[in-house]
Amino acid sequence: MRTNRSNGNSETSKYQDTSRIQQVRSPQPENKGKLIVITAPLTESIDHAGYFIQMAMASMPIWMEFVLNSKYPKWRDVEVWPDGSARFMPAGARVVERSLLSEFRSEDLVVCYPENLPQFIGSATRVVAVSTHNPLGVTFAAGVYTSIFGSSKSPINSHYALQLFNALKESPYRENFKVIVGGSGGWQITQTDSFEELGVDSVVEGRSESADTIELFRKAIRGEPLPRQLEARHPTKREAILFPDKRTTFGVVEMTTGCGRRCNFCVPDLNPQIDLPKERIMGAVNANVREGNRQISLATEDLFIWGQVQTNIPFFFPNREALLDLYSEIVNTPGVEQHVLSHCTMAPAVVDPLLIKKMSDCLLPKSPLHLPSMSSHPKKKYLAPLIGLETGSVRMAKKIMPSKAVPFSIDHWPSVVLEGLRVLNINNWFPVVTLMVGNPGETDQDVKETLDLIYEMERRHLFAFLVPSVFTPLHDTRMESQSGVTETKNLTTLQWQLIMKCWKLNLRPGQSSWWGPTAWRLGSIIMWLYKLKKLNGPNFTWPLMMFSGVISEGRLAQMGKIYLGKPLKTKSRKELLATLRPNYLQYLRIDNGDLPEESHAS
Ligand code: B12
Ligand code: SF4
Repeated sequence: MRTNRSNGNSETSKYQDTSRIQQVRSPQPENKGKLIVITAPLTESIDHAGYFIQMAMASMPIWMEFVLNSKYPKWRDVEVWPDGSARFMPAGARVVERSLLSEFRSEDLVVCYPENLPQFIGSATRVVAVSTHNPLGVTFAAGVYTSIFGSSKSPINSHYALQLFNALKESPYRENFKVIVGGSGGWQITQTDSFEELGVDSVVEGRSESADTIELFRKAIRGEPLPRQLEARHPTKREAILFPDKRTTFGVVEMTTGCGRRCNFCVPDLNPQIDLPKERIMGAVNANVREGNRQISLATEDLFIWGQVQTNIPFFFPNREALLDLYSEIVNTPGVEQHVLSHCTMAPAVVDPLLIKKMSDCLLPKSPLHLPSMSSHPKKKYLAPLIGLETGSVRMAKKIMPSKAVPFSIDHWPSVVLEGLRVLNINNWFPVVTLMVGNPGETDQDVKETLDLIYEMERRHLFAFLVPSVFTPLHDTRMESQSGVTETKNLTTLQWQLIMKCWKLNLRPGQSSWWGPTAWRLGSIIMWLYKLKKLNGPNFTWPLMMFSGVISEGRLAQMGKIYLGKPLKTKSRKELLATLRPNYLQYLRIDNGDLPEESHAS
């Protein structure tokens, strides 16, 4: 094993990295290369410093790269096998490899980092397959933070994705091969019609397992023209989903596809709801461990549906035993030292609080995350799944996500959020919670209701990392043709207040030091004077003052500059259970208590 090393110096390594990838233009003449080369942007492949670093790279503009360079000087050091192929790659690229291996010989295929492309692109290369999550940064959250700080065009991740596409464009062998792009961010290329600019021949939207995708590769190898866009069918049966038998970035292994709650803005929910078999999940976990990975994360939209898909119990009543069995086998696999949760929903925490407690007992020892000021775990560990809150306005929730709270009615959404978060927090789950600002048709009243919910969380000392983003209509979703706020300059004062209040609350755990609050106050005022005032317009000013804390929120409210959320009276768990449809009561677990009188719970 060797490493593609950077020298750790932020400025020089940035340029070194650019020149290293440009070596694609000067390949070794004796190298014929591989028939099919699979790659992904460096910033999407790195297996370093946890999920946070990739999320930051999706949201921070390229001019702020120095911040990550100084905090993680070795982030570019990816490991390669002696033959130059990648030791770890995003799960999507690995499944593409697995799919192609069912049709092509292994000696004709390679999976490598952009930096190693010169070794593998040669006269025999016919396809370069690029897997990408977010190449242009035009998705939720990614767009908003870069535009708050300056350019909305170049988040760090898209800078590196563009660097990869440029290097392919300038390859001396470019005439011989086709560039096929796939992955969850492929639609960004189609939607912005960036084929020419990026030098992309075809974008596949959908799964690599599909026969249509394999046929596209055959066509490319025969040198036939390719369709600009291919909609590849998603398998409808669990058996048809392939699992990587090699190491994946962050040890990502698929757990489910689809979701079932049918939110109108959601892409993954358009896929069939499938939970994947335990033996195959474990096979991929073991493959990761065998290849030196110490971390595992199960990719899902809602972990709580696993084990309850196509049973005679509705999927929103979690299968406690199945989940505990799966997770305990994963964290007890020798070699697995770290495990992180991906996505889930809030309602299951209200439905089965004991499941949350038991999952904490099982998962906390292997969590790499620490939150000393909040966690009651002896080692101050916590769990941080990603959960969509999106809005606190019941009117808006009914419009965009009417089934988000099932089995509860969406009318009780604020109660479900507060009660779910209470259960999560007492069990040391401090989730990353997303909110959408500027939804189509959003009124001041909707924003006020979301602020009411956020202030109520603060009043009840509940904690989540709140990540607001500006509504982005995602391709193919039921809201694809709708538009919300398109530029940060157009956000209202209330919308800005919501964004800045979320970030103010996020900083609470870091504010226990004497210097923390002062540094933030000064930093935000300086940034405002330097750049943000002009960029984000006048509506940004008072919310930023609130964020910085230079004037108290009470005083700002008296001055009429901000809205102080009003106290909410919400339902307790017992009261929420009492609102359930009678035929649901049979699925409640008696050991959680709070059951309505007439329930026949198990
Ligand atoms: C794990 C995960 C992450 C991880 C790890 C990502 C990684 N690099 O490995 C982390 C937390 C870092 C992450 C970050 C982000 N993520 Co993410 N992530 C996921 C998640 C849960 C699983 C992805 C996965 O590995 N799936 C399993 C693999 C096998 O599926 P796949 O990648 O789709 O690959 C299949 C096909 O797409 C296709 N395919 C893939 N590549 C190629 C290439 C070719 C050539 C072909 C033909 C086919 C093909 O075949 C594969 C197998 O069939 C998905 C949700 C989901 N269930 O997909 C969200 C998801 C992909 N992420 C999403 C988002 C928004 C982000 C962020 C922008 C969030 C943020 N604001 O910070 C960042 C962007 C990161 C970046 N670098 O820019 C969105 C994508 C929205 C979009 N692009 O339109 C999703 C769908 C979540 C959601 N519900 O909104 N993510
Ligand atoms: S709960 Fe999440 S994953 Fe499920 S449909 Fe809604 S947004 Fe999509």
